[in-house]
Amino acid sequence: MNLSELNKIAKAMVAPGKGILAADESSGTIKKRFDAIKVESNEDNRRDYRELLFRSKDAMQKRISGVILYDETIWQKAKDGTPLVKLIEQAGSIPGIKVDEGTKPLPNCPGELITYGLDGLPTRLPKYYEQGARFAKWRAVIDIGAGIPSYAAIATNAHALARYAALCQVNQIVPIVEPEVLMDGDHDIDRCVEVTEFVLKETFQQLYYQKVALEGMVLKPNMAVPGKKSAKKASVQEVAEKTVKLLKECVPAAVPGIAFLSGGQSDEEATAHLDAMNKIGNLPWGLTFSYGRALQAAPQKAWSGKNENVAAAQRAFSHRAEMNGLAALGQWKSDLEKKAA
Ligand code: 5MM
Repeated sequence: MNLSELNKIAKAMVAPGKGILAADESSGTIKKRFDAIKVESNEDNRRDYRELLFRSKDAMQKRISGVILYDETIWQKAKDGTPLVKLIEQAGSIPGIKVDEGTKPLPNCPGELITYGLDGLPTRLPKYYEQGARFAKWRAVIDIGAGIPSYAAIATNAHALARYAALCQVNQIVPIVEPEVLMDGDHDIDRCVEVTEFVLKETFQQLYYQKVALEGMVLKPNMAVPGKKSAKKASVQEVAEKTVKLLKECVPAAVPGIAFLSGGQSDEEATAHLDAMNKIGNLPWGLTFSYGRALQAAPQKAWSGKNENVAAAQRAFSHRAEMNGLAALGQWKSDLEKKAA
């Protein structure tokens, strides 16, 4: 393993003012997104949509440090025959790949999930490297509800995350470690903090046991937010302060960067929270975005599967990328959203 090369890539992924585009929706998820805009989810439409994102020069060159791809996309070619991976590289961005194979019920833990995909990973990783991937992503899902999460679910998922991360590094690929605590429940922000703290501490313990080099990874956590069904809302400042405090307690300074998931927050909330955290400042790691929905909801709606809407979709994507890039610097202002509207 060449750790200084892994460290260089991890730092580039969280370079100031830049963040990651999570475009790794699995077939089921992209179908849901396309259903919402009344577009058939077939190979050509998925290619056309992702091609328009990767050809958004403004966003890609200035604000997108890397793109997480789904297996289908990493092998696909643009309409003119250029591999999609090349489009990303030509924009100066880094191609990455989702390597988990989704979740299944965890035995004896009702309502809880374990992420699959370790079998065969040692043979898949070198092929992805050869295809251009310099980082990978694995997402573990932890739900909050009555009597959950269990220790078994947290420990099993943390163990799998660490096994994946170790395998990535020996294959010269930077692992994004994503333990997502869902915001689906009716819990308040303090319960989210409590569970996320447990999950992060267990994850870093497993990373330590399995000798993962922290300098060569990126963490992709949820923010500390109340559940969507919670009666108690939290202000932007409260989310920022509680998230930063939590992360400082759990994430060693050797980790080059933290790139948040958006998790179902609105576009503007995800931006405002990231901005408020960076405004707090004095952080030991880079703090940026690795958003899926909060970067793509607007361009998907603008595109709606029509060729004549490609430019509008690219503008919508570039706008969200610019807003989040500014938030990663702590330089975003809500006026900038209004101006664009
Ligand atoms: C883009 O969504 C990713 C793929 O999800 P599935 O495997 O469920 O299809 C997802 O892993 C994503 O990278 C993260 O959850 C962050 O996305 P959001 O939308 O929460 O920012």
